[in-house]
Amino acid sequence: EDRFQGHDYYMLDDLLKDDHLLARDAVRTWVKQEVSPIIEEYAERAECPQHLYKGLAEIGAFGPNIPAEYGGGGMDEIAYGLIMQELERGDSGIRSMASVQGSLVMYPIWKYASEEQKRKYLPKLGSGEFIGCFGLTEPDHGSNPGGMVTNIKDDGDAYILNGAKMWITNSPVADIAVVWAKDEEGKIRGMVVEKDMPGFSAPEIHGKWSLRASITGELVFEDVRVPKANVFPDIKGLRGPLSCLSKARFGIAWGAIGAAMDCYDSALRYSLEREQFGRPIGGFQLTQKKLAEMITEITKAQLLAWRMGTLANEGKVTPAQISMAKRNNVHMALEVAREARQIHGGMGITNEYPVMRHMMNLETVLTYEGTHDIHLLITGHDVTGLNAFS
Ligand code: TGC
Ligand code: FAD
Repeated sequence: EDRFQGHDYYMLDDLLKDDHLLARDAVRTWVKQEVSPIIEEYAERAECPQHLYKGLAEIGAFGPNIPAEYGGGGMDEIAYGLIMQELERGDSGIRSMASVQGSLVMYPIWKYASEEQKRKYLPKLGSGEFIGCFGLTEPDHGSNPGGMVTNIKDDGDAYILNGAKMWITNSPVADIAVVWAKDEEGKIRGMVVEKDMPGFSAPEIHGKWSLRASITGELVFEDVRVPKANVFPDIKGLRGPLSCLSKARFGIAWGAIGAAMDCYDSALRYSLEREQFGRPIGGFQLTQKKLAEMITEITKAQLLAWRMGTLANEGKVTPAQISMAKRNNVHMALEVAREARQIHGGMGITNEYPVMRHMMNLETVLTYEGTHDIHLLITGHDVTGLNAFS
């Protein structure tokens, strides 16, 4: 059975260049060979398939839009988006592994670190020799990262870092962490913390019913001495971490389409095979309503993502436009997953089909990288000029 069919109702492929199609199809093939056969088992065991990090590096999933001389793929934003779409067609947790490494670890180092630090870390991150994580969220500061209490104090040639981060993708297996903390003036600074630095630990968070194949943990800093060379020299304030989030949210807006397509694909096939009352359930109007609305919403999301990608390539996309696409496309995918689950009847709750796993994953995707409601408020702020956050 070939689950990995593309769905392209509006012939979007005509808008893509050859290298986009090549990149997408290579990742599609890799996901089919390496992810699909194992993902249900890993998700069931709540285990991260760590052997996939190397493969993700080989297919160019780490920093596809970062220049090749710094360990990235040297491709454009649409290629990056399509790669995330194909990964999330496999599993949101696999896409997470790549989003964090590329957009939340390689991107800030490429954008904000010294040349020496770039040369030190980026090639190893691009090749998967090093795994990275991104520490912004704290136990008491999620939607409002500006309230963070993790802090650094000047101590000669180093800073002393104290505090804790929560819900950090990849943290228990990471070699380095990009960490955001307040300096003595209360300004948010970014830095690279290495796993062997004394006083640093990254315990795993257990008990997730979502993103079960992705590893999540805390970051705990007890008087960690971080050399000043590891601190990003010029970027201060929330703009630093938020600029990384814009890159990752862009990828998630594309990724969610992949999860939705996989659910739709499964539901469409099932509706043609499954018979009740002597005919395929796909012949009932209520099933057709579900399928028709799914493909309509997927198509709208594809057009939104494509236009966002074009604007990003032209350097014109705004953070608020990215928020709109992240919010719309993730919500769309979750609704598609719920409808697809119904079409599968009782079978829909099992791991014979990918639908329930996608649905559970998408509950996290709706919340991380800015919750559904935070992105709505970002749009509200953008169109009114009035800030409703606080
Ligand atoms: P506000 O006053 O609006 O902004 C502060 C400064 O930041 C600038 N800015 C941005 N810059 C670049 N990109 C963006 N998206 C930006 N958004 C804002 C802004 O211009 C300003 O710059 P400056 O120079 O004037 O200082 O800040 P605020 O405190 O009012 O907060 C705004 C709010 C609520 C939207 C923001 O805090 C927010 O987005 N909250 C959500 C937090 C969030 O998304 N956390 C995600 C954590 S990482 C994660 O979930 C990884 S999951 C990884 C995976 O597995 O895939
Ligand atoms: P809260 O901020 O407490 O929000 C709770 C509810 O209140 C939400 O519905 C929210 O929308 C609502 N709310 C909050 N403020 C307002 C407001 N002003 N107006 C209206 N409603 C509001 N973070 C990282 O830094 N790095 C990572 O790698 C990372 N990976 C993650 C992986 C997983 C599996 C998960 C679940 C989370 C991850 N996160 C990560 C954290 C994620 O970004 C946060 O969970 C998210 O930003 C929300 O924060 P919170 O959970 O503290 O919820």
